[in-house]
Amino acid sequence: MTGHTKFDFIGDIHGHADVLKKLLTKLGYYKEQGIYLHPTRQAFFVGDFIDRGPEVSETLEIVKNMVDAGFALAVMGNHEYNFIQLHTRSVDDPSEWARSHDKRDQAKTTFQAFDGKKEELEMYINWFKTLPIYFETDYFRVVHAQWDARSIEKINKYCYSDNECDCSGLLNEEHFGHREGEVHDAIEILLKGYELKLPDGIKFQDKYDKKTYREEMRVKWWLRGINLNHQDVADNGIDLPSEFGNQKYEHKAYQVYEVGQVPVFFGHYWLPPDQLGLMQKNICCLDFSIAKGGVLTAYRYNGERELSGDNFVFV
Ligand SMILES: [Mn+2]
Repeated sequence: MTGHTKFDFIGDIHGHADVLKKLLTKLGYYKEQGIYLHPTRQAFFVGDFIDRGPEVSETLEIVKNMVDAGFALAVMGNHEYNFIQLHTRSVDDPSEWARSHDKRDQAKTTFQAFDGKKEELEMYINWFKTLPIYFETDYFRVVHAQWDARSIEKINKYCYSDNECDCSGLLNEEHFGHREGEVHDAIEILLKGYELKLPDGIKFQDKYDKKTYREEMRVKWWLRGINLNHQDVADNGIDLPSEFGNQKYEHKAYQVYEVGQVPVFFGHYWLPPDQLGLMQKNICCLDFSIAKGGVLTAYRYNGERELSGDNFVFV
């Protein structure tokens, strides 16, 4: 597999199997013995297969079948990670779950999809655990939310390593049970993206869950430069009070993704459909909010060091 570069990176699906099938067809994949394949290319899913959408079970079937047959690769999304944690005991307090069951609501459509199908559900949870947290070759990198070299270094201490393949970032089973600590913090950055704590009294409504108010904001980690302020890096069009917004933003929590590094592909950031996913010539976001009336997006990659806006395919 090393050296092979013909990949179609596919963004967050969130249970929209019908759209996924249309996208795969548009990309030239076809079904053989029930599994989508392409004669010369592989798909690469950037995570978040479950939750929100209506066809979670069919989405998982398509994706897992492709991965099992070698026609696709995949990394873990925060929704798969959260789902594993909803079913894992906390390491610190075994009377609790690693993710509080108060937060089950986010996974509503996934629970519905597997209502009365306990064995199938367990099979998928075990499969989620085999998905790498990040993936890299000499040509490209993939992570669900944010590529941060320091966080990757941290989780490497807790990963299985297998020098036989390009794939890294497979977490040891025991590390799914953490609610805090080094592994947990690193996973938060890689799968959910760094979030900046807002000053006391400033909060905003969650984009998806209108009942939730957030006191931390996602940042545009793909921006570079020393003259950025908080408003510049505020993701999701959040309007910050000017006093805080105009303050200089200090890059401390993560490493900036530099010019000249290999292209990195990710999802997670709910871009509006009219925005181009090329954040930089080597940084490509593939999440265009399919779960909120947007589009499902792929990037057709052929090994180029500088990515091109012409290579996006939408459905
Ligand atoms: Mn996500």
